[in-house]
Amino acid sequence: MSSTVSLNKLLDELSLIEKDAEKDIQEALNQELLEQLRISFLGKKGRLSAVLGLMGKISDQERPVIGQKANSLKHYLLDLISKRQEILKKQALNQLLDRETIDVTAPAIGIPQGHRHPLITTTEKIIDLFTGLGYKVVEGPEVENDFYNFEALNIPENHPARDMQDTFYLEDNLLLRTHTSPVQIRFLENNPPPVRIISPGRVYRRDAVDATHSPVFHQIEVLAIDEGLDFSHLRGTVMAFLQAFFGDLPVRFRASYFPFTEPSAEVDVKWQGKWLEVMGCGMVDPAVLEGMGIDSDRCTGFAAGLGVERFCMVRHEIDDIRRLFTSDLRFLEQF
Ligand code: 2NL
Repeated sequence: MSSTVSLNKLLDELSLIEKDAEKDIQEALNQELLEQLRISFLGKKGRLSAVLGLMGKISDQERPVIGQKANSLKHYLLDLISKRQEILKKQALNQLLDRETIDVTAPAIGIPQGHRHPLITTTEKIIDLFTGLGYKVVEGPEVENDFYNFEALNIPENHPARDMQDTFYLEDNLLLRTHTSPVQIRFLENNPPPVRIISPGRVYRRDAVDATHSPVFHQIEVLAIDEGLDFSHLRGTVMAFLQAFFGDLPVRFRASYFPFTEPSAEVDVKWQGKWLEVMGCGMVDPAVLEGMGIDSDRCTGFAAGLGVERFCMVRHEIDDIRRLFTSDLRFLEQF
């Protein structure tokens, strides 16, 4: 085999490899690029292996010179690579730490929370005030019959409230209650006086929808029956309640008429310069008491009824009752 490769040419190639590798390794920007450099200089098909592959083509005396040089170059480059690797590792770690820094002062993302509807909170507030006065809460069916909704309350056959125009009638003499009084009538069937109850609930009337009317709304009725109750007790209870709810506003009682109370009154509060009607009330008509088997010579009663929507709208300065029923979150989130 003839020696076609000269020693100097291989030595030149080794120092070229050294120079190129030093420069490339120093400039390697990350660990992947550094690994590529290791493969291209020191790998099986790399530049150093190419030199070693030519060792067979030089003389026996020259071969150890190249062998030693190549070997020490290999260790030198491995050392350079591992030093560069340490630097790149530290850089990568520092970049990661920078990226993953947690800003403990950043605002929390926040979990959206639901809350009670303003009609519910208003109802609860009213209930709290009356339970504080010793009243019990009673509830009953929304589907009623003629007797509990009208007859027992002394509402005559020809009264406009009984009209198809005013009441939602169902089949079989049933109807949607137009007030929560039937709940109190049912309670009186099973509970003799003394009675102090309030009945909150949904009621239905065939009203056209506008800013102040809805065919379904919420009522709270108050009923007290005992020996010796008179109008002063009614007035004192209503005043105490209105003062607790609205604060010190002017209140006036206006004579009025309901089939189930005598005398009857409507109650106004003065709010932002205007008299607003907020509830109706009266002494329970003796005919209603007698109808329930209560001796009206021994016991008297007073009653009152109010619309929760009206109280809610005054309290929160809401201009349109429909806002309370349309579930617009932009509206509801204010409360
Ligand atoms: C109103 C007026 C009122 C009553 C409701 C009542 C109940 C029984 C007996 C007698 Cl069991 N009366 N309730 C009395 C007067 C007025 O409501 O304007 N409601 C929104």
